[in-house]
Amino acid sequence: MRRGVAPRPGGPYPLRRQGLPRASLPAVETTLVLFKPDALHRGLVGRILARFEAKGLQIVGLRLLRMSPEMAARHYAEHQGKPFYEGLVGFMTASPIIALALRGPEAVAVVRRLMGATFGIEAEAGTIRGDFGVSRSYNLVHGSDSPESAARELELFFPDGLEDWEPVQAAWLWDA
Ligand code: RTP
Ligand code: MG
Repeated sequence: MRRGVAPRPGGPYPLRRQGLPRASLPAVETTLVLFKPDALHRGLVGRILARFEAKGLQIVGLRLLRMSPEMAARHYAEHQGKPFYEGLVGFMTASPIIALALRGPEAVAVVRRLMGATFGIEAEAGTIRGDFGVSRSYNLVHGSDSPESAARELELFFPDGLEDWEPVQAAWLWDA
C-alpha cells in the first residue's frame, strides 16, 4: 500500500495488518434510536449512549431536534387509533429528543435487546428500560423493530443521509 492511501473501507488490509485471521468484516445493519424527552430531562443521555457504544455499535448519525406533530404522526402511524396514541404524540413532541443512527452486526435486534421490554416496570434488570425506569409510556428510548422499519425511520430522521466511516476497532469487534 502506498503511503497516504487510506485502507479500503471494509477491505482486507486492516484485518491482515493486525494479524487477524479473518479477511473481511461482516455485513452490518443500521437502526434508528430515539432518546425520548424523559431521557434528556432526567440527564440520562450520556449513560444510555455509553451502553450502545460499549456494546460495539457505531454512531453514523446524531441529531438534537424537536419532533413536530406531523413527524410524530408519520413515525407512529402504526399506533394511530390506539388508546395511548394521543398521549404518546404529546409526550414525544413536548420537548427535544435525540435521534441516533447506530450501525453494527444485527443492529436492529441488538438494540432492542439492550432496550428491554416496552414498559420499564416489566423490563428485565440489565436492560436500559429495566435499569432506569418504572413508567409505561416514559420509557426513555425508541428502537426500530425491524430492518424495514429502520429504513423508513432513518429516512424520516436523516433525510440527508448518514456518515460512512470505518471505526478503528471494527476489526476486533465485528467478526465475519
Ligand atoms: P418504541 O416503538 O418506542 O421503541 O417502543 P416499543 O416498540 O417497545 O413499543 P410500541 O408498542 O411500539 O409502543 C410505542 C410507544 O408507545 C408508548 N406506549 N404506551 N401506556 C401504554 O399503554 C403504552 N403503550 C405504548 C411507549 O412509549 C412505547 O414505547
Ligand atoms: Mg415500537
